[in-house]
Amino acid sequence: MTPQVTSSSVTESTPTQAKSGGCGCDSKSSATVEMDEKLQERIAKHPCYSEEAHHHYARMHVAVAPACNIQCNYCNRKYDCANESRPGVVSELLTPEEAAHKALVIAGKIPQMTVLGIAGPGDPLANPEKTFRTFELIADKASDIKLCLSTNGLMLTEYIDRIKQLNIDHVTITLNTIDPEIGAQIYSWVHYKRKRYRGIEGAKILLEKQLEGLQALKEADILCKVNSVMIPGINDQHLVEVNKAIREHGAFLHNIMPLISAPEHGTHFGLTGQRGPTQKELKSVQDQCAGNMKMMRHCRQCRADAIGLLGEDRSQEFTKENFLEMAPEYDLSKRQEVHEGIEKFREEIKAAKQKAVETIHVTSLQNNPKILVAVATKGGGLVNQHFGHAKEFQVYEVDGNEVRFISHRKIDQYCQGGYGEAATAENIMKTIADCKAVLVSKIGNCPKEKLHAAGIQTVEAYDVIEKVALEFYEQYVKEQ
Ligand code: CLF
Ligand code: SF4
Repeated sequence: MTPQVTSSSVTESTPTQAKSGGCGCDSKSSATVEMDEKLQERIAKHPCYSEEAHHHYARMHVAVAPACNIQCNYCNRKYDCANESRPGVVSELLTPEEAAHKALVIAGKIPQMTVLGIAGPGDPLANPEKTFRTFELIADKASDIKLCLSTNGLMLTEYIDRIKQLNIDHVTITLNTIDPEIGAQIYSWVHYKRKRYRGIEGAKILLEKQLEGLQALKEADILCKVNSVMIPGINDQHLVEVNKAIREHGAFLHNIMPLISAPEHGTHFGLTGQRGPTQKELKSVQDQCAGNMKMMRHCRQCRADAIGLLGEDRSQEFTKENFLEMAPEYDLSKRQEVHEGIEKFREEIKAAKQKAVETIHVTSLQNNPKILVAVATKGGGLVNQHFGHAKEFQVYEVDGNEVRFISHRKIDQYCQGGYGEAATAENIMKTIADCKAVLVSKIGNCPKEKLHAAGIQTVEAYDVIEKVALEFYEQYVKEQ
């Protein structure tokens, strides 16, 4: 069923003037436009490669790759917590056959799942037989599922032909530095061709192989995203240089992610007290790189067995005990029908966004302040979630002409069944203290008053995010 866009409870604004879209299409050659369209098509249903797609389409990871050939100082694959979203965390390892069965079960139960990724818990290319066998089994039975691979890059050049042959169109390399001296502070050892290398020697091998791998992906016309973990005091000042190097080597997208580090994770960085970056530090580096290439800002640093839309994780519904009892329900025509519905809905959302941008009047088009708003959403590109049910807010920057997604912020759910709301409210307010408003489908009087007292306005609406955000902005500017 196609979801319906309903009207907002925010006062309708008067259509006044159309803003210039700043489209540079006219200056493009038809070849460039055609290439853009082809690229668009390749990423249109990939929730990580397309920010817009992540509102609508889901991914699943299968944990078939336990071993790793390097040791990153931020990784400990032994730690597992059902609530932890962090690369390398996994509850159960699967065989390729179990993984293929699981993929076919999920493809029926969650038809908006379009991408199957192998991202651990170790390195997929340190477990090549299990990884490629899994991809083969899935490609054979479910041709419409995109295959995706995330690797440290050490063995990429060795397996590039196999990757191409299997039609794996999206590969991620985690590349944190191009300087071996910095690398020696991030990697304890690198195991390459039956030998273990430490310090600068190990880092040098890894970094060379990563850039060669990136180049090989480009030559094979495989889309490559680079993930970089931002580690304050180690590589934070260096990431702009990394961004330049990966751009030159043909990366499609750059995802700078914050280091997750806590003593209880048992990682080297956790135990030595290495901190992760603040939201502000992260945004500042992302902004410095943004002029040069496309940046990913909606990453959720997924578990190696994550399932669902990026902001949700349904892996606990599909434990091994559960999914092995379920029959595969993969049905291509049913899936296509669902995808057609989603695409129709995306068109409606796009038209509603366009209309909002063209009609909402902002008093001054020059020097409008940039403000942040926090949005509660269950997906679909809509403000459609109760304040009390949200486990994260999506944060948008609004300047009257543009509504730009900049990050998500995890929070503890406000509704705790009558206990602990005061503590969660306080934490939520700290998390979104820099936002001028929170946009939600509903909110109770108690949290509303607390937010207002903290200078954060509340907007109740059920509508397209951009429209609600622009309407709020219009009112905000008038009141200044
Ligand atoms: Fe998985 Fe990674 Fe493929 Fe996406 S995740 S293998 S590209 S399908 Fe996505 Fe998760 Fe971030 Fe990775 S949100 S951690 S970027
Ligand atoms: Fe862990 Fe991945 Fe680093 Fe291996 S490459 S140590 S699995 S983070």
